[in-house]
Amino acid sequence: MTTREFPPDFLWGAAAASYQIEGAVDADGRGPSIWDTFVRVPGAILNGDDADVACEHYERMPQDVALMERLGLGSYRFSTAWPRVCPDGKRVNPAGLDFYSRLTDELLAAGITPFLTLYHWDLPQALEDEGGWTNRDTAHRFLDYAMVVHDALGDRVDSWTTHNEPWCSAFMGYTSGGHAPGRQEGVAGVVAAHHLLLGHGLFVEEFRRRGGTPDRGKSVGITLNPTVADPFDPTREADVDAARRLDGFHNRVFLDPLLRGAYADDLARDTEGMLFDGRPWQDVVHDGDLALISQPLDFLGVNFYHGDVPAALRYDAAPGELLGSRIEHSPRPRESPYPGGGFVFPRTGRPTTDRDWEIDPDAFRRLLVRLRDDYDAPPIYITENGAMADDVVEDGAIHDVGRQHYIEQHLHAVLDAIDEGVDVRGYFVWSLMDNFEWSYGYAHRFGIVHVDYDTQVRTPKDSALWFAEVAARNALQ
Ligand code: IFM
Repeated sequence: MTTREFPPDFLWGAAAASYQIEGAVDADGRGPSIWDTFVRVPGAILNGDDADVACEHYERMPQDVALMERLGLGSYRFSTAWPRVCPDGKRVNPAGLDFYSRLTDELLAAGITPFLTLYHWDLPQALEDEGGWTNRDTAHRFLDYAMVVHDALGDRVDSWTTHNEPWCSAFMGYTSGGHAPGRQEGVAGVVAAHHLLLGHGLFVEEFRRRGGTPDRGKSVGITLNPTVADPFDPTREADVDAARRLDGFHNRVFLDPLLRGAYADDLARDTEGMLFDGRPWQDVVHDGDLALISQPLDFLGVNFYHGDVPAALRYDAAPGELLGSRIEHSPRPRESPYPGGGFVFPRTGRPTTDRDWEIDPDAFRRLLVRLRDDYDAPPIYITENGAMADDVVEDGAIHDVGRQHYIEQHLHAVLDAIDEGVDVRGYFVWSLMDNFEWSYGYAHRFGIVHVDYDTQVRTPKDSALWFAEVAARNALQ
């Protein structure tokens, strides 16, 4: 294969998130988050794992930054923890904020660009007690918290992301109940999605008001995890409709308000008659909300792991024939994360990662092209991409060939999209190090750096060494 170069100034980084690596859940005045509560629900997390200790990143941060520097990372995508900064969701905790200030300084001293996400799912429990993301007020509390972080770090951090994968916060949190806070309340997921978007819009407005513009080196965006939605059987009308609904409840529910200033008509039809708090859910959309939500973005973050191939539920199917591969591994029974449900994700025969996620790099290319063609998307950063694997330590080394191959295939897909004219500016591998993988606890390893959870020793895997070379070369070969 010939050498394929990435554009000059392409940003190479690794990503992680507060709750997944920090541990120290009681340190320095941190308050409880919805995940601290959820991990204690019997059966919610595989193996009964929790993130009380996780990777001890809170204590080991300077060494972790030194490791990033040794790997030659240009950027580190991290999230700030709302319950550290505002333990009850409102009151400011300077000690918690200070951690992120020290992290930022450490990164800058190491020549690593901080790429900050304000919300990666750890809502303060006190706000969930007041309704969480189904309560409009949470969007305003998000703005307050976000501005506290902005006021403290805005002099040193240039790249600001409001939310990470609001689909998960909304639909897994409030519709399927597979994620914290574990509510299974149908259309509440759409309500939560709207309030997450509102919080995003409120921050963008204030960010601009305070001079946050690209000509001053400041940028703001949001990270989504859009999927492709290919009907399992494109000749079967019901599967085509399942794909349309999946696209609606997974992609367009965010992309349309953000990039077109409106919710799609078919989403309204699919949720017709669905009540939230005894009223049509659409009542939560107030005049002016969509204008706030659709303010221009400086970048769109895209997280991608696998495509989706839905099939409508078939009552004539043989038992097991249409089993959804990912749903099987759920540690506890879940509702569908798509209000109204009615479809599954059959296996298609594609290769999978060690934990069953189907590998489809060309779906990634198609997705990136679609974001440009259908939405005229702003510049894109791949804010997460990577593979879970059952890594084995052999004589102190981890030969994670599968992960390296996965990343390489997806980097080719990024280059293919760039060749087709899509403006992709950077790539963050998920994840910097093995960490707490939500409902799967520590059973899923995603890191390019291995973490021994008994000793907390970090060991770069082969994929990390290879990734460092690719980043240094700014090319695949
Ligand atoms: O670990 C998660 C991350 O927090 C959000 N995106 C997907 C990753 C892998 O499941």
